[in-house]
Amino acid sequence: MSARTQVAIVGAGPAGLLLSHLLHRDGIESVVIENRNRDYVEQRVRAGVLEQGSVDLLNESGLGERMRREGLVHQGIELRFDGFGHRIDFPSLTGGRSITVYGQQEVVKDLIATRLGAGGVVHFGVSDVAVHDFHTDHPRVTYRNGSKSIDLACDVIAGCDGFHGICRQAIPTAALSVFERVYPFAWLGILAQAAPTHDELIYAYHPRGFALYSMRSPEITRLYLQVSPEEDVAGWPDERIWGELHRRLETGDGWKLLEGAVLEKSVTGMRSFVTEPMQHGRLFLAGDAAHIVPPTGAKGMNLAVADVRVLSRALRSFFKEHRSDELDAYSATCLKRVWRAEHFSWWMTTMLHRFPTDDAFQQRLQLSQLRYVTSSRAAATSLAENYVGLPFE
Ligand code: RFL
Ligand code: PHB
Repeated sequence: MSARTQVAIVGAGPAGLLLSHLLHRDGIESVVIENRNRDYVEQRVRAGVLEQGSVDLLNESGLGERMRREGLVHQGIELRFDGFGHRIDFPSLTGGRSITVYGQQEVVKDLIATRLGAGGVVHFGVSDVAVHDFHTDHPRVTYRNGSKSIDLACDVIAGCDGFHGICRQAIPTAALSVFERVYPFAWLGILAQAAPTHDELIYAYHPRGFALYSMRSPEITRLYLQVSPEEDVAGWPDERIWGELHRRLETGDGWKLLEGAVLEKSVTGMRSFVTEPMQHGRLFLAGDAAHIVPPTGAKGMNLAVADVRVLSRALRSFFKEHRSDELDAYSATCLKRVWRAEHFSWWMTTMLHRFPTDDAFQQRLQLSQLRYVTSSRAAATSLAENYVGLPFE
């Protein structure tokens, strides 16, 4: 069966769905193709932190109603090391900016409801997705939807299919440069039915390894532990996880972590990855399809939002004003922000984790850096302005 649209979007994560929404607001048609089912996409637990600029974009484009009600606005984070907590205050360091804690799957649910409510086309559960002819002006995407084989003609393909997707892999390897770091540890993450007992996120540097205290709502805590990359969740019964979290997060100030039923448990590897350029002919990569950051800087979902902001504007000028200069500059425009986030995420990761190869010298350097960041206004400002997100260009 043949079909046609202006922009074929592969992947219904935050990047693909938001792109489809922004294009719709500009009167540009798109079809979103997703190989998982709707339920899976809506339940997938991932990122939790939205930069101020991401929040502003969601609000300005009419997606902020539930986020404004249920999102938790945070004015700072705490860095914990050497037995003490040190707060970084965002508004006073960044001219009033803050972050919002609102789960990625909530953003995705809001996006899906809004797209489908506006008559948008999102095909879930498709298979055999392939992209073709994107070096010409007549690209196509083929896929199977139930018993139907679809051949979707379009003007542009947006590859929003995440790190393991097919779009980046369809570009000839000789046309891409890849930059990569794989870290010698992973994060074991849990979602717990427990009321947060601290108002803000806690990033803890500890001799036993990094730990992160986060949350999703007044009833749900989100917690992470640095573990070895080969770790199997089967080796982490709940008691072991709680024991380790108590040790790494609690200091001598009497604060106690509240335990609760573990609702979800998973291990995520840590990597930095950038592909350049983020485009090839009429195929444009956005979000995790083009770059990955370790989660320590809370940047992944925010970069996906920033990419599609640039791409939607470039597509508006392409379709409405018949200009291709912004599309041609897409990769170069995005990569500036991408590399800033790559550096920040790498820096937070190396400052806060125990590396198996670290000696006492390296650990003294980490502690010195943590003391500096929490005692110098200049250093704290640098962390804060990156964490809340630098303004869009
Ligand atoms: P996604 O969300 O991976 O979506 C890609 C979609 O494409 C689909 N797909 C395909 N569809 C059709 N055909 C194919 N062949 C396909 N192959 C794949 C997939 O099913 C999926 O639905 O990428 P996107 O949209 O670029 O969004 C990126 C974010 O998901 C990611 O960067 C963040 O989750 C990263 N991240 C965090 N980011 C933040 O900004 N703040 C955080 O606090 C934060 N914490 C995290 C994180 C990621 C984590 N994990 C699990 C990787 C914490 C963790 C633990
Ligand atoms: C989360 O709440 O999932 C979260 C928060 C901050 C991070 C990473 C993940 O840096």
